[in-house]
Amino acid sequence: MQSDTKNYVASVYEEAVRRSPGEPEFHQALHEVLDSIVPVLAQHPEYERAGILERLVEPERQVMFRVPWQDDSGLVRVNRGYRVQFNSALGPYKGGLRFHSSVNLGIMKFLGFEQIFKNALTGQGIGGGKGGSDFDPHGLGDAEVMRFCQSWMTEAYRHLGDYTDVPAGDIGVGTREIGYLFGQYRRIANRHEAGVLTGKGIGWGGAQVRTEATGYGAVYFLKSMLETRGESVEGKTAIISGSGNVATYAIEKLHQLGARALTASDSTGYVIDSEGIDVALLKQVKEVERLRISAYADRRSSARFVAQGRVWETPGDIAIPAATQNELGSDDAAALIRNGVVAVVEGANMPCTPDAVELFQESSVLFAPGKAANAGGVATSALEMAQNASRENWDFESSEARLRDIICQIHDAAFDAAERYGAPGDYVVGANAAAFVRVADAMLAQGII
Ligand code: NDP
Ligand code: 2IT
Repeated sequence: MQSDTKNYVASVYEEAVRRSPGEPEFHQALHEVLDSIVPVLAQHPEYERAGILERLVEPERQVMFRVPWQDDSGLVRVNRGYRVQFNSALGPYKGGLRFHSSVNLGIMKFLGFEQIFKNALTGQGIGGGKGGSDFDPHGLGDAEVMRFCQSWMTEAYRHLGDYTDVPAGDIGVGTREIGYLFGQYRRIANRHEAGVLTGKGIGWGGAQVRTEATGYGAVYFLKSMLETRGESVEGKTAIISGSGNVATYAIEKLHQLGARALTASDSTGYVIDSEGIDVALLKQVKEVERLRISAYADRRSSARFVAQGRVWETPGDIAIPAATQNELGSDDAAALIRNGVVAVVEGANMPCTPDAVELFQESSVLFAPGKAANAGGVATSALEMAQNASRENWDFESSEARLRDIICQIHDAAFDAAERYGAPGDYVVGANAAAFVRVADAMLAQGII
């Protein structure tokens, strides 16, 4: 029975790859999920009869459009905009916008596909989507970023809405960009529809803790995982990549819980700080002044900058890759294992390559996949939508308590599902299986659409 199911799942994968050539990140995300759910499908023949998999791997809608804008010198520039509306069985499409030069349709589809399962794990009634552009905001001024955001939204607004599709931030998109996007949506739609975007500023519809949520949530997930082995975060050293939203607030929470984060990075290299990363300085350099990470080491005597090196060669108990996909490969995993890493938590989406994940699991390193560990961001986005709908503003403490509860529930759901489907301790199988059942049951109940 399992071998029939395996063949069926392999055929769905091959057909999806055939229809979407040249999208390696999408294929990678598909492969990981499909591989993990073989035991679920073996127990649920009704999913196969209803074509759940065939429908799930095909986005409900994919929008691609031209985004023309003028830079400060008057030159006209053209980027490509995207919104992939992957699955709305559980709620309105929900997921971030990425502005980065590497963005293409395959990357949007990998992120949108992952988002379906991540959002299902939150249990908050949100579907999966993702969007963005190959726009590169590095080195541009506020006015250029504003004109770009306005142009992106001038086309995208017709596809969005608080009950239709609700974007938020991701790489290259923070509160500044959400502000410009929201302003343009409000102007075109002639509606103050606060819930059409999340990650808004406090004071104009934003929620407490949304800024911190992804990084904080990743560390709460780490805490839950360590507790299954009778260990705690306190006293641990941590190696982090990235220096953006996720990395910064993961470091902040690690420090609050008594651990010490030793590194941060960006696409130019990384810094090691023997005293532990100074979060206030990191925010000043990266968030406020928008400088490169080397500026951090220039201002701190306990830190040094390593240009283009491999951050994962730094010894530490915990690793949190929080920059981008496939940033941690098998050589990096081997170095971490050699140096005695006990837990790896994906702050970014799919930062570890499949062979790196395999190495961690073979070596009994606790491994948390992004769709479970970084779900705190989107979960707090859903709390922002709830506050917008009810015209309430919750305080920081109660919002953080909700985030903590949601992450604990996700941890436990993944842990339990891993046991149920014969892979105890495997959070990849657990997260994928628990999420898939929720989405598949909703699709089954709602007919062939
Ligand atoms: P930010 O734009 O705030 O920060 C991204 C960081 O990663 C920067 O330090 C950036 O460096 C670095 N980076 C980006 N691309 C590359 C690359 N190709 N190579 C090396 N470094 C790179 O993004 P976020 O912190 O929001 O996002 C980080 C990751 O977390 C992404 O994978 C995102 O999808 C994921 N995520 C984000 C959530 C959120 O709420 N924001 C929620 C869940 C997941 P540089 O400045 O040099 O480009
Ligand atoms: O990858 C992600 O989960 C995000 N970028 C956050 C999505 C959201 O809608 O808050």
